[in-house]
Amino acid sequence: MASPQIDIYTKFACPFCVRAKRLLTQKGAEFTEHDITMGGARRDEMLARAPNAMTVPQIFIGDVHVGGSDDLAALEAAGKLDALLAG
Ligand SMILES: N[C@@H](CCC(=O)N[C@@H](CS)C(=O)NCC(=O)O)C(=O)O
Repeated sequence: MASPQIDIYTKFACPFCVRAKRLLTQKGAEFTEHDITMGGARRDEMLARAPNAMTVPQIFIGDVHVGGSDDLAALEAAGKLDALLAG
């Protein structure tokens, strides 16, 4: 099965964003980063996908809204991240 599209919305100088990207990279997952530091259409897109998002990063694996860096780390700690990344 093809790997799901992974989108991560980030801002400049965001340590939680760095942490989340590091974990995805450690897992060998390819992802698309959308820097919304300056707002714009990608920020609107993020809010359309996650209307209650108050922080960055916001991470989407396929159609699943994971949430932020802590949520991603919690999935890994629970042993559920690999299956999600596998699609
Ligand atoms: N629990 C969240 C915390 C994320 C967080 O606090 N992100 C900061 C930037 S590193 C943030 O978005 N602050 C508000 C803002 O920049 O508008 C997570 O794990 O992703």
